[in-house]
Formats: sequence, structure tokens, C-alpha cells
Amino acid sequence: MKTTLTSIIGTKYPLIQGGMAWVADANLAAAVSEAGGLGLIAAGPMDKERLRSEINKVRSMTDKPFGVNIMFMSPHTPDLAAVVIEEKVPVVTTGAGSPGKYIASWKKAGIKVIPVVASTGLARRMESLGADAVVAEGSEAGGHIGELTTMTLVPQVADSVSIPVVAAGGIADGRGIAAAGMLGASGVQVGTRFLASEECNIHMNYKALIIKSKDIDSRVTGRSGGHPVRCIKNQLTREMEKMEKKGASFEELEALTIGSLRKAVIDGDLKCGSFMAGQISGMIKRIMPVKEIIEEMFTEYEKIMSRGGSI
Ligand code: TUI
Repeated sequence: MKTTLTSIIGTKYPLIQGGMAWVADANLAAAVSEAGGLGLIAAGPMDKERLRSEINKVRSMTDKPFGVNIMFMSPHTPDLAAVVIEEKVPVVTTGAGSPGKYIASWKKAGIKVIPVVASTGLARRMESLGADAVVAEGSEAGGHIGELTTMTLVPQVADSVSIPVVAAGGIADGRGIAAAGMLGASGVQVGTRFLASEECNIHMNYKALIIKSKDIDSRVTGRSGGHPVRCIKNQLTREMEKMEKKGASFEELEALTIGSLRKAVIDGDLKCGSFMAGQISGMIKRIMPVKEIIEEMFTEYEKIMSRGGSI
């Protein structure tokens, strides 16, 4: 498949893996890249030496293009931003903040830069600073989210910039890819579906929760503190909701969630973990190899398009 996105990132399919902090390691990234998408290492919780070692590991597992996701809530961001240059990483995506001050140095190093945005304003700012494409991520997505849904964000971003737009949030099958195309996107970013992949190194409880979850099982907490995060509902999201109703401060809420993503991914702590996942998790019914997930998605997409995109 050729789209304006595949010619930038050099992949077989116009698909980027979500940069899921604590989840997306070299194993998942290499599997996605080897299957024809763009695999990402989530630098999120890593220090620079851990990131360097994950980059080397991906390179030992695949010779296909891959990327690193840098999210701006990490204290290691300046170091991580330097490592991607030193290691000549082909693509960088960013999240949870503006990569403004790093774009020029990444571009100078020949890195393709694809910031994740949740508004047209940030998309335009990223284009003017030299971004190669943007991921427009709607609030159906898991983890840290913006205000707008994928349905409303993607076409507005597509109308606002001339660089390719990648749709994200709620996409887990061929229908989602076709819909993204209709909204003006040149590709998709997929996160939640890869949580239920064989190559994803998360605790079994996390995968089981994705498989078990229904359409209405996710909750957004943290809106009151300005950091809305979507997770599968559990004891932690219920406690957060109670505290937010009582008007708890940002610090009190943070105290409750500190380390909670690690508790989900590593410990499988069903009560106190933050099981970040998108609203589409209700559609995900079994754990599959990454290659089968990607091929199934694009086979279904081709089938829909061969009918002229009608449903
Ligand atoms: O970044 C994400 N999703 C994430 S990051 C993450 S790590 C985390 N760990 C613990 C608690 C909370 C988060 C989990 N999920 N998606 C991309 C994304 N970026 N969505 C929204 C944004 C965003 C929001 C505001 C980007 C920029 C922004 O403001 C930029 C500015 O300065 O105007």
C-alpha cells in the first residue's frame, strides 16, 4: 500500500503502533515493524541507557524502519531526545506535550518527526516547526487524552495542515482504517489492539482485562487536574472518581496514581493498577500474533474498499 505516510516512514502499511508507556518495548516494536507497520519503543519510563539498549534490541530483531515515542511527562526527556539523535532513530513520535524545542535538532539529524496532537492549533504549530506528519488522537484512545473525538478531530486537523494526518483513537480493525481514510487521514495509529497481541510483554491480567472488557467499561479520570486519562474501570478509577467529586487537589490525585501504570503492566494489580486502554477494547476478543492482527486489519480494509467503501 502506498500513501503519503508510507513514503515518509518507509513501511509496507500506513500503520503506526501507539507509543504506550511501560508497554511498548523492543519486542512489540520489532514485531510491528517486521509485520509491515511502524513499531515504536515507548521511551516514557526509560532512562537513556535503557532506551539505547531497547533501540539496539529492535535493530537486532528487524532491519525494517521503527520509531521511538517520547512523552513530555518524563524527567528524562532531554536525555531521551539526545539518544534518538545519537542512535539515528528513523522516526520519533511525541505525546502529552509539545515537542517544539526539539523538532529542529531532530530534523537536522534526519529524523522524521510525527507529533501526536489533540487540537488543530497544536497541529498547525507542529507543521510550522517542520513536523513531517501529525497523529490526530481522539478521546476514544487509551491513556492521556484530549477533548475531541476521533470523528471530529481528524477532519478538522486534515483541513488545518498540508502534511499527512494519521488518525488515532478507536481504530482496531479494517472498518476503522477505512473510516480514517474517509475523514482525511493518510494512515492510522493503533494502540489498544496490540495490548492483546502475543508479542506484547504485559502482565496476563492486563491482557485478560482487555479481552473481557465491554464497550462501556472504560473511565476517564483526572479531568479536574487537567490530565484526563482513560483506563478500564476498577477500584482505582472508582476511588479517583470519588475523590474528584469531593474536589481533591491535583497533588492528592497524583498521590493515588503514582506508579499505577507500572502496577498494571508489571504486577497485574487489578485493584490499584491503571489499565490504560481505548474505548475499542470491547471489540477485542482474542490474543493474536502481531502479524495476524495487521494482516487481518488490512485484508478487511481492502475488502471494504473493493466495495467502493460502502458498508
Ligand atoms: O500521550 C499520549 N498518551 C499517553 S502518555 C501516557 S504516560 C502517562 N503516565 C501516567 C499518567 C498519565 C500519563 C499515557 N498515555 N497521547 C498523545 C496525546 N498527546 N494525547 C493528547 C496529547 C497532548 C495533550 C496536550 C499533546 C499536547 C498537549 O499540549 C501541548 C501544548 O503545550 O499545547
